[in-house]
Amino acid sequence: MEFINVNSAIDTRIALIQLNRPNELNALNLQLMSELRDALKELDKDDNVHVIIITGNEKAFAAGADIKQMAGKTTIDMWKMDQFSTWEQIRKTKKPLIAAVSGFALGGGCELAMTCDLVVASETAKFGQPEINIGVMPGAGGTQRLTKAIGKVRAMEMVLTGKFISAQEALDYGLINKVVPVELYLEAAVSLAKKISSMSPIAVQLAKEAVNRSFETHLDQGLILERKNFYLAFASEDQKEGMQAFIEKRKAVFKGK
Ligand code: DAK
Repeated sequence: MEFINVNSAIDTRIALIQLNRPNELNALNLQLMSELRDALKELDKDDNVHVIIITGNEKAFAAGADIKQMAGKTTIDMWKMDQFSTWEQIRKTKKPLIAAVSGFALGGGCELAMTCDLVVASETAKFGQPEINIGVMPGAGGTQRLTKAIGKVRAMEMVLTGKFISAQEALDYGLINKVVPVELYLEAAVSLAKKISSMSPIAVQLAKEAVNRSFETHLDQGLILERKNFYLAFASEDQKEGMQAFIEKRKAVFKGK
């Protein structure tokens, strides 16, 4: 597929999607979001891909939804655009998503990073939900995921005042996995992706689904899904190989079968 607002490349089981509207700080307009959804859908089906990294550029991961595109819209225009279904499809990606963030991750940009499963950031990264400054509020999970990740009072302050937090604060609050010097953020994301891509992709995807379920449901239902996915892993050749390799004291070779 040909994309304009995102670039996509695959290298040894790791796909890299780069948001590509640098002059607008990667503001997430409708076209970019549809392309991102389509790229993810394609990569999710590709057996050669085990892990997907989403990144921007040094100055911005994404500075939010495109304010210029939204400014004149009515409620009915917004409803007809049905952006939620695009975000929903992105959220349903089965393969692990790693956000490699440098610079601004604001509004929808912060929400996109939080939709990913792991977040690696450069020291220059800034996270925020500044929608309140433009008379609205987060609309793609910001009030929910941020609160679950960093707690009510911190989330409330960010959402009600539009305050940005630094990469170090985001790390201290448990919003992200790692902070590295700016020249290393992509490398650090790739290294995390490599580690995960060496595992059984079946077990990885089952585990991702189960961890995410803990955000979406009560403990009882989460445990039921975890149990089913645990049993399901025993239907894979990778489970036999992984356990046999342990017994034989050698490194497992996973085939995704
Ligand atoms: N939208 C459109 N253009 C943007 C933009 C944005 N969010 N952010 C930056 N730009 C554009 C600027 O207008 C400028 O364009 P020109 O003037 O050069 O044409 C260019 O990018 C460079 O920006 P600045 O000149 O402002 O750069 P600075 O370094 O001075 O400032 C900044 C950087 C990030 C502090 C500033 O650009 C800024 O405050 N940007 C807006 C941040 C923001 O408020 N973000 C939240 C947007 S609302 C939904 C899903 C998601 C959402 C809503 C609904 N559904 C599923 C329904 C999300 C909503 C949002 O994210």
